Amino acid sequence: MSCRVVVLLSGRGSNFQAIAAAKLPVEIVAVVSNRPQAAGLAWARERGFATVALDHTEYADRAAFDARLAHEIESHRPDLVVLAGYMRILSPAFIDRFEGRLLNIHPSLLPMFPGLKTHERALAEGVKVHGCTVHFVTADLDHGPIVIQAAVPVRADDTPDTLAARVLAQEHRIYPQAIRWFAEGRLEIRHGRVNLKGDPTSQSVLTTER
Ligand code: NHR
Ligand code: GAR
Repeated sequence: MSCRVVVLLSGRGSNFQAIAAAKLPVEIVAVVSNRPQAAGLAWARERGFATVALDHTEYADRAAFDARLAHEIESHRPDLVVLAGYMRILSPAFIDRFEGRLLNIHPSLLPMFPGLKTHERALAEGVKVHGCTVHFVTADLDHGPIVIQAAVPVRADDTPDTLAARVLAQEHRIYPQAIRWFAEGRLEIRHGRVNLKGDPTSQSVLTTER
């Protein structure tokens, strides 16, 4: 009985590609985008994944779009829903339906730099360490329980693009890892924190570029 995964994306889809390439014990049962022209959706379609395009601009408001989105996702009976560069804030009703089986990858070391333009903001603050975070999604934007993080150095000559590329390489490592742990039943949320079963010292949940 493998873990059924629905992927949500809005753009390029490189995280989805990394997940698809990782040979995880999961079945990607659908790839859904709020942007019909997303490159990630075309890539998925070409490779034979079931794809769904729901254009959010055609809905009256966020609640109406999210209700349709939730209905579509439920029809694929997922065990896990994965946000992979999904760029729309999800309404509380949506979160209620999927909480505990909804993961996101965010391009910063949360709780630093929630929201958008994280690499620009990291450079503007002069931080020397930056990175990415996989977390369970809650109604509190970018503040859900943290599963795994990866850190990278910030270099003096970095631009938002060079820094983003260094972080992205780590995203492609830690997102498949987090999904593997979920599929293996190793993630347990207690008091708003993630416990990785079988790793009492949390050795594997902070990783650094080497
Ligand atoms: N929804 C909830 N309820 N909670 C979270 O933690 C979520 C979420 C939806 C998406 C991803 C997140 C990120 O990793 C995510 C986490 C989009 C925005 C945003 O402001 C913010 C955070 C994230 C994703 N989106 C604009 C909006 O009005 C639209 C921006 C655009 O279309 O370019 O939805 O950073
Ligand atoms: C990734 O860096 C991801 O962390 C980020 O967008 C990029 C998507 O790339 N996500 C967010 O900023 C969520 N708001 P991809 O489409 O190539 O996976």
